[in-house]
Amino acid sequence: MKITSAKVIVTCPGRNFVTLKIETDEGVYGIGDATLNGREVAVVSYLEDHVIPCLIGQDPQRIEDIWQFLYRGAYWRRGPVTMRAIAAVDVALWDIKAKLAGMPLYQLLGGKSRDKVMVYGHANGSDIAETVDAVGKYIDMGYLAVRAQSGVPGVKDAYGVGRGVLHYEPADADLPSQTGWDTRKALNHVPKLFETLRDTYGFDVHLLHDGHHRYTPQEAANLGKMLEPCQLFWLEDVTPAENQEAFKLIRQHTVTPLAVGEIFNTIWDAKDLIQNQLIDYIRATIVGAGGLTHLRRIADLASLYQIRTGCHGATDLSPVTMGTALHFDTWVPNFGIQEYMRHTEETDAVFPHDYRFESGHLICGEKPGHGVDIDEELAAKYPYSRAYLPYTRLSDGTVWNW
Ligand code: GCO
Ligand code: MG
Repeated sequence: MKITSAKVIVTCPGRNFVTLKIETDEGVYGIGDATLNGREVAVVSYLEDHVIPCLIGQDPQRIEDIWQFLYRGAYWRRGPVTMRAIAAVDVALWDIKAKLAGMPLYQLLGGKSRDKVMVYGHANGSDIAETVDAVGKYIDMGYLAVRAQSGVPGVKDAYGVGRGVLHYEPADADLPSQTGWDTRKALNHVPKLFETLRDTYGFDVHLLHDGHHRYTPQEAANLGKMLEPCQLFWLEDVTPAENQEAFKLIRQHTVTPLAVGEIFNTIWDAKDLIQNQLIDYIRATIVGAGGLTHLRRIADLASLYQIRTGCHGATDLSPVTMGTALHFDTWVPNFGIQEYMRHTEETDAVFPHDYRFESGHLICGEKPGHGVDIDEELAAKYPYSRAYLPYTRLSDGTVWNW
């Protein structure tokens, strides 16, 4: 069997997505997501100029060998662009293999470990009252777990405060828009938000919060400690994770569960965090961390330390990633939770899929493959439109972690 052609489809149904389609001499094709929010075109070039020429003529069934070739053969290893390009190839090849086998992808991984996958949604508001109301809307929609982010008094455009209840898209401008941050104000505010949420909704609903890389390790430990009475499901990205050792300081001071990893792109980014049990959930994703082939390795290492998966699932990860992630989530023994920010109707129309939401869970489909396709004619109606993620500065003008 041979790969006869491959192409990159860029579409922008409200936000940019990059999709790789691999076709074979047996008429079976597979698709993979290669979207890197704010840097999409870099991955398009990496695929078109450096990867696709090497794929033509290869046996698409040799998923592992092609993964190793693309990783080791590049010489320049790791990084978000390289690993997203590898992920797109990997997922497209797993899609082909499952279609050839006539099975939904989770069967090839080892079958179901659960029938449905608990998800969490994003509730946000400009202040505590609005956020409490938004969390209530998610509970009414049947969610068992809700991430809560609210505006911080005195902070311009605080992270995570979107426009509307269901959809939040941070890539909002043709050039990076500037936002603000003030840690002291946030530390005074976030505990009040969660105290109010617990007073309003009790302790049955799982509550999550995203620190979005904003705190130093000491500040993160302080926040984790202040939030302990609110019993969060997790506190995410509470400090930048380049220095994995920083989490030792946080761990010493708080039992608030910690989640990290949405910006990780290989197992090496998480190795010390996992082996030293410095986190409770690993957030690495199918699209960000080299595809299914590599994410399985990360999940298996995590399972040795009773760390569970909590895959990132924001709107900048296409339905192709969501669909594939659901097959992974359905199989993976140490599953924790799946982030599920709903895509817009126009996005769902471009990417028809067979997964569905039911009572706080997602259920993956039974079609052979990962169950997601791309309507190329419709995709062509939404041309690429450059969009950057924001960046942030402190009140004294210092560039800070967005
Ligand atoms: C999350 C993420 C997102 C990111 C976005 C960047 O937890 O969902 O932090 O909000 O900011 O995915 O493209
Ligand atoms: Mg996050």
